[in-house]
Amino acid sequence: MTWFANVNKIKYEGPHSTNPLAFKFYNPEEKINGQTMEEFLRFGVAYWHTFTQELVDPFGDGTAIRSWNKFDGMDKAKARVEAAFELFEKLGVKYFCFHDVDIAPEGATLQESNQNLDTIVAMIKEYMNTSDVKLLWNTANNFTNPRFVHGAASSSNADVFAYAAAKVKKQLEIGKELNGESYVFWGGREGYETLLNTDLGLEQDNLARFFQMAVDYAKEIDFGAQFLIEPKPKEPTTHQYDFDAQSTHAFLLKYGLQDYFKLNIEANHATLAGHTFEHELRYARVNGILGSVDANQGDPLIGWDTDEFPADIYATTLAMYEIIKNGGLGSGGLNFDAKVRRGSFEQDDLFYAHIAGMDAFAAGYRIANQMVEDQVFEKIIDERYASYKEGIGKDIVEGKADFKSLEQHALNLKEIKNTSGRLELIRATINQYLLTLYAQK
Ligand code: XLS
Ligand code: CA
Ligand code: CA
Repeated sequence: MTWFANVNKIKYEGPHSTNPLAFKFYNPEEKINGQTMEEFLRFGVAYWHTFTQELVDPFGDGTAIRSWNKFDGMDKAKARVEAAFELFEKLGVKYFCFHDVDIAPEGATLQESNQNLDTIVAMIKEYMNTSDVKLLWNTANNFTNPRFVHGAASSSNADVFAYAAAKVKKQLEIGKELNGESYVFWGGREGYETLLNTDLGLEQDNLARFFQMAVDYAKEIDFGAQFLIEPKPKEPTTHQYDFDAQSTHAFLLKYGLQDYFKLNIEANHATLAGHTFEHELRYARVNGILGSVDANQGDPLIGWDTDEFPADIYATTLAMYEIIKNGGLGSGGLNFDAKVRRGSFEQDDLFYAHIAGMDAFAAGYRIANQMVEDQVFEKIIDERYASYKEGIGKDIVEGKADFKSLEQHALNLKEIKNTSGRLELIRATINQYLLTLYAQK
């Protein structure tokens, strides 16, 4: 049975190809800095957007035409596994990510849900055994079902806390079974709508307790995946606790969890938080907690999480700069947490979308790599902070200065000479790199 009859294996045809079903910039085997693009970029497909999303919006029903929708229940779940592995293979994507509810329907009881999961996980495992596709990360969906109306680990109801724990426990076991390289916690409804009925202190303490229990259980079953928290400032709750990279980092430090978690940075969540994608990546990188990336983009004109396929090469270039400087993503990857637009409802659009995303990141990688080689930003930043390399600046950095020595220095200053930040020149330089991709030395 083939699910994507119109599509053959996608190949690299180079930047001048006019074949819509070919890569223009992503050449999986091409080596950059000793690693193939495939090894470095570690692309992943998000099961939920690609195989379960029906393309609904708040005002409209689903538009997606999907050949597996002729089935229901477990039959549909099985058809989706077949379709998924066909898509992975045809795209040449080596990783995928899922929530529990994406792969198997929830049953009437937790026992039944777990049985459904066991059946599908066994099937996925077989497909994984006969392909070179690996699990980038899995996670528990502790936000869609009405039981999670007040949150999961931060719910006001202890039974819900327990239910959420049981679901994560199961996912940790599945992660181990499928050799997951990372494991994600996105706090879907871990936050609050109003303080008028919320015990914020208890909720945050409980969230930390929950994370600690997850760490303990992973140790107990010897599941070595990298744990990742995925920050998002709002949506669905008004105030999400894992607001952004910096506040999540503070949370980890406060509760002594910093050695067990890194961050999964999503582009659209960064912009929702009022940051740029590269800000979140940079913060995580310089603090040693950049673990993985949800590769998508938002719509600057819309204030919510539109999860579009990434196509903005400016953004992917700056993102890839951070990832190169991070030495790659370790056990993380570039997961396309992205859905085709509601108007792009044909099944082949799933291929066009992934090709667009993979090419956007591959192009960004090529450009950013050239910029790192030429030390473009490094030179600018080195020069800009040169005053910390000698004299009083060196004393400050080396901890040899205090307010008295600084006052002495200030009193003796004849003038303070600042230099230009040269932002316009820098932007023009970036444009040169973007536009001369093929003309590089
Ligand atoms: C939702 C999140 C979610 C996580 C995984 O906004 O992006 O999909 O990535 O639960
Ligand atoms: Ca995400
Ligand atoms: Ca999102």
